[in-house]
Amino acid sequence: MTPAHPRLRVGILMAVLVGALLPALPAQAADTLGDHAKARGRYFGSATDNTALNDAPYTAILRSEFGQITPKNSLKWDATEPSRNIFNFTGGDAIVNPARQGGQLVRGHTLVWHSQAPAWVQSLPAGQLLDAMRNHITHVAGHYAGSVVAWDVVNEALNENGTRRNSFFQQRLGDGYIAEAFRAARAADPAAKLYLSDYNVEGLNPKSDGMYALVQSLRAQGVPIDGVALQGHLAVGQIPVTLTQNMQRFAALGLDVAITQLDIRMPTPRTAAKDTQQAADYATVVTACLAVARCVGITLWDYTDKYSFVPLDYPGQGFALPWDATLNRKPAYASIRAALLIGPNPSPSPSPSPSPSPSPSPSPSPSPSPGGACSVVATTQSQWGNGYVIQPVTVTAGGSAIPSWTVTFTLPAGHTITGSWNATVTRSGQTVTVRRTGSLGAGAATTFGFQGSRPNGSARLPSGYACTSP
Ligand code: 9MR
Repeated sequence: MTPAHPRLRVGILMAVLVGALLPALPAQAADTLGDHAKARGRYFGSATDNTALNDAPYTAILRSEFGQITPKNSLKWDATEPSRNIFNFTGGDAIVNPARQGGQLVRGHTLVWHSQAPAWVQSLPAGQLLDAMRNHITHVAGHYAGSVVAWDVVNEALNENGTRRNSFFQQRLGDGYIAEAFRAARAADPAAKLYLSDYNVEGLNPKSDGMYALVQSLRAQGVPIDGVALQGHLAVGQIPVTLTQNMQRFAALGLDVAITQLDIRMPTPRTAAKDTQQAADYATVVTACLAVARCVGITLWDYTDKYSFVPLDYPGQGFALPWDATLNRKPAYASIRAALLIGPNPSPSPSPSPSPSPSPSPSPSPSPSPGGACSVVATTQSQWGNGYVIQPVTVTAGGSAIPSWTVTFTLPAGHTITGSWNATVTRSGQTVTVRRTGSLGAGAATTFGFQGSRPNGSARLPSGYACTSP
């Protein structure tokens, strides 16, 4: 072995000395998405399937990077009870057991779903279906009691217009089947959080309105429901701007919220520009979750394009996940990581968050509006090469109460708003408008925040903040 250069030897000695001191210091969390989410009081997970478990490079990342696992198919009815009252937990156990042994949380997906239900269930007469559903839940949730933290008890029960899907459960059991399913799940596993799950319910729309009305009514009847699962099968450039607001309204009902099947697809072919937009979109979703105290975590619907369902279900689209098909990280990986590190802390904040910029750099721009009705001060919490977080933006009423306020500011060319919290943001050209109705007392203040992306190399930030009130 060649002897080390003298200066290098001093360096090695220093490293050894510092290393010798390290045991006295608190252990550092690993630099993984799972650990960064955990530091924010959330989990960051991935779904997986049995067919991928013998892919060693794949499972190495699955085990190291994520704090939570969801079996993609092996807990569904066709897998767990293929014949009446004959249960098979082989596939489920093969995913759940190693995850638990490795300290990963597990979400159960799903107990009651019209799809992937075996023919024998679908053809049961009404008089037998309720018992069969209860029996299924009792056995499956019972088997995994103590191993799963949450169940998607009922999946995809709604139409796009928010009414009940006319599934065979709905047809034969009527409206009451959802409540019955939740009651049976609570009895089988009292510790698991019980969720209603659906897709296209991420933003405010007729379907999420239907979900809201449904869970509100379930709560009013005393049905044991703990959360809503927003699946999050999303498209590049089309993240609903009302994602945070929607999660907040469910949280305000006393429910947990989780994003349980996240992927953000793009039309093929994959390009660098689409990757950049996708990275911003992933950051938007992570930021939205961090902005809502009851958003408990995010699960990717697998983490790599190698095992994504997207190309099969959406011909002409794909590349929806943060790792490519050769298990290399895409730009979305870094943006998720950055968002987990610097995203908003809703109040009350669960824990202090590490930040790449050592301390917020306030860039106040007070702007008393005509008549002094309200003023606004924006603080740059952090910024990095191609993005920034502006929070808090503090809006203060003047000497009299105001019924509503509007803040405008100017976005430099080439910038986009990738997420916002406590605010509904609209954009026209370079002018961004944030409006809030609801009275603000004399001298009282409220805050919002947003995250932006900018071209690499641009050091510019939004400017020209102004507040007006009618
Ligand atoms: O990812 C799952 C895929 O492997 C299955 O073939 C498919 C069959 O229905 O189900 C997929 O998962 C779905 C999930 O269970 C519910 N939400 C939509 C998911 C994608 O279709």
